[in-house]
Amino acid sequence: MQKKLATLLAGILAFGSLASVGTAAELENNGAPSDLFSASSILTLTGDTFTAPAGISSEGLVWAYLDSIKDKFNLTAKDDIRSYFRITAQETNSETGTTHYRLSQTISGIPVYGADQTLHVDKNGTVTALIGSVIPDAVQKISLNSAAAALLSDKDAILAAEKDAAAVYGPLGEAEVTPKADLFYFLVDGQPKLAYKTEVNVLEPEALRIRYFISAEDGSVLFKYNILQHATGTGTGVLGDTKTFQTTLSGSTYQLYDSTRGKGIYTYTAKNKTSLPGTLLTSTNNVWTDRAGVDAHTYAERVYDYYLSQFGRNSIDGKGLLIRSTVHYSSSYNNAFWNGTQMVYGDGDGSTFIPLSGDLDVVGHEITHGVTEYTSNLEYYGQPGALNESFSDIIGNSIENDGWLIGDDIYTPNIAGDALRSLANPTLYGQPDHYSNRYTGSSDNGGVHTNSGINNKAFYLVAQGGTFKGVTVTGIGRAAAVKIYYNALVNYLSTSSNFSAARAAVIQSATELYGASSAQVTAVKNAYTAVGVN
Ligand code: L5Q
Ligand code: ZN
Ligand code: CA
Repeated sequence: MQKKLATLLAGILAFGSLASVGTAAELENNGAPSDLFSASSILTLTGDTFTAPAGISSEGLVWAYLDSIKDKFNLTAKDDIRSYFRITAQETNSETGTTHYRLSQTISGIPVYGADQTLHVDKNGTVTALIGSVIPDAVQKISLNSAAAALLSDKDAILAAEKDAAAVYGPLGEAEVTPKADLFYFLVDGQPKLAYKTEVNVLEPEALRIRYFISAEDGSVLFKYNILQHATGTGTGVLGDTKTFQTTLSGSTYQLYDSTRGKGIYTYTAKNKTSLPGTLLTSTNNVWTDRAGVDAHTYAERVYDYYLSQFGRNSIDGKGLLIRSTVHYSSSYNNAFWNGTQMVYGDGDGSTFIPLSGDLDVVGHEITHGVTEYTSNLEYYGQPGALNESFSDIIGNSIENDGWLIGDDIYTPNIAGDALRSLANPTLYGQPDHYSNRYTGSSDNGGVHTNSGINNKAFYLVAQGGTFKGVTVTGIGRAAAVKIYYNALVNYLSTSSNFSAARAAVIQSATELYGASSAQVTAVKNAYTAVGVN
């Protein structure tokens, strides 16, 4: 049946019905057709006034007008204009008295997708304009006479769309909007195919809102496209600052989802519970008041941009890996972490910490744990664990690029000037700054947050320079230093690397980037010697 219809249509179209429609002065062909509406013509009839015969109803006027311009659709006296159009809406402006109608072109009562028009009747009952798209009369006429029957049910169409999306993106989570499927004639290469329009709208495995046109004859995907829209959100951060960031409009709801970076940056709330990832944050007006969410999202974007611009790295895995963060984890939770798949931030108890996503260096620290896992994969225990922590501090601190402290913006809100750690002077916060003073117990995974001070101090000396324990280091600047350390992290270190291996790795990295006899290599050697690592 499909084949027969197609053959018939091709034959009629060869006579050039499009051109005949286009010859009417006010009716012009769409010269640059979109893919979707490739065979429809843009119809604009203005100044061609038509006044109601006396005593006619308002809808009657619409039909009488369309009947009077039948020739523009190449219809003849015997064709009933009401078989070709449907009035879908009407509204009268109480100030101007103009009634605005919405019409849809139909084939056997089934609307043609995109073939919609508006028709306007002024307060005097005069038709002032007809504006919209129509498909070629011949296509319409033939289709009317040999309309295909839908072989597929709407439920089958929904299943076909879900199956297609799952094949591309993986198993789909629960639908955000109860799926429905509406029957249309959808133009494929200018020919109307009976199709269901439906939508896959889920948040898992990622935010998707895909419009599908599913063939009502065989269930195949005729056309599909993403209908999520980019937007710029405005919000208040943890410290009360106003900032902008990328969000996504899905239907009438904005999501804290940035689709412009890699495979996306998504920010969720755990609502002070502990199940992850929790709920994607949303807003009705794109003005965001969840301060922890605003900062987790904005700073994840900043960290993504830093890695891409400074190191040419596309996200955590170098291949655009989706970046997911969850804020309001647990209750009064005084920490933040990378759990192997996402970032998680507590709100703090309000005296030790305020929400931990409120500090760019902390967000950079957590995301760098992800980078480490995908590269050197430094074991999170003992010396490799301390190096893992240190590289997170070094890169997180360098992204913020404002002094040498870690966590200063979110730590102890009632005590000014302190921080979680200092790269310049680790001993201020209970960390060793020399290998001889390393912690050798088993607490904190063998002192990962303690012994990181040794490598942090070495980085500080490389970047800033200074004389430490009698060894003078000429600083090479933070930009060169962080470039060397990043290259060491992703290309030279491995799972069980200890401090001695780190010295070798950073020297080799500096040698690769600046040459064996460079000032940069000398700085690295002197810095590790100063902190007792040889
Ligand atoms: C730590 C990450 C950050 N957490 N966790 C002790 O336990 C200890 C320190 C940390 F978000 F606070 F920075 O650094
Ligand atoms: Zn850490
Ligand atoms: Ca900071």
